[in-house]
Amino acid sequence: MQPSPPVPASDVSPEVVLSPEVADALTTGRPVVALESTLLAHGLPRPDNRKAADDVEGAVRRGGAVPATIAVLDGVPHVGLTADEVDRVCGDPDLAKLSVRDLPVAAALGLSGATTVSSTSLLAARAGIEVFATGGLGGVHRHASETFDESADLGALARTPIVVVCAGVKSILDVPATLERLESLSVTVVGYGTTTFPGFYVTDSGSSLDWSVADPEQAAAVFAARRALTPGAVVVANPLPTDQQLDPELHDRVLADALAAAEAAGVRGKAVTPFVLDHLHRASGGATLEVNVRLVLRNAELAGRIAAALRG
Ligand code: PSU
Ligand code: MN
Repeated sequence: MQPSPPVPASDVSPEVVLSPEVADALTTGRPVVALESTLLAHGLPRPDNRKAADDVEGAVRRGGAVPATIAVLDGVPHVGLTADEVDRVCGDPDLAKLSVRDLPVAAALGLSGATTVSSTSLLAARAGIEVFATGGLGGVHRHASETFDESADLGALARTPIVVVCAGVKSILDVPATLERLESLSVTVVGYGTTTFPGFYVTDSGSSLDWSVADPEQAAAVFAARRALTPGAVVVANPLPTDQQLDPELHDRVLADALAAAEAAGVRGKAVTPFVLDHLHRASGGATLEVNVRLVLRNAELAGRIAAALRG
């Protein structure tokens, strides 16, 4: 029997589509910041997510860089989206959530989906983008010693050369365990202006860091040094100022509720994060949503400044 001919690479791995503005910025060496779409499609409720998408891009521009929101549309990774494409990402309740392992399936079957920290980092780095802004990283879930639920974000960051600006990891996680895993995986982590590791909605997660950088130039210098040494990410953890955080008491209360609800509903796997975030947004009367958007905007602007420093 004749073996079937190999499938041409272009059939299973279509070209990445760059928006004209992103393509131009990358060829002319201007700073670009990648943005993820899972946060829009699955982390923020419709229709608020649509305005947040524009605001986050605006924050990157304020920081001095060109925004590149990333998603997979009909099997093709898009780096930089048109307004219609952002409408699609924010409006489709059935959009898939794609981490790195899902990208080949989406490509081969022509599927659409939002990209997580792991897949956004990979696609961004391959396109030549050096900086990525998000809200909170995925990581080690509570009770992971029984469920083995650890986000693919961590392994991807160990392999992918990119600066990721975030407000720590999602507070629904086991934060100390996530920091331990980041250490095992040799992911560089620095606080921005602090050695207190942020707790996403709250300023202080209760864990601390060994290192901090004082300004975008130092963050850029750490990344340049890392890139010269070995591939992998530099996480810049950017806390909310205390006067902008979610009331820590409210945080602890609604979080305990949300985790109990997820447990009771038997939610597992990649559905956990969207379920818990949605529960938090409703249980807090929208307070977590407001804080979530605020911290993403701050990260986007700082990422723009770091991207500009890397090009300066
Ligand atoms: N943090 C948020 N909102 C989100 C996410 C993180 O505040 O929606 C998303 C990111 O895309 C992250 C993903 O990569 O959740 C991690 O999901 P999981 O735990 O299933 O790996
Ligand atoms: Mn998971």
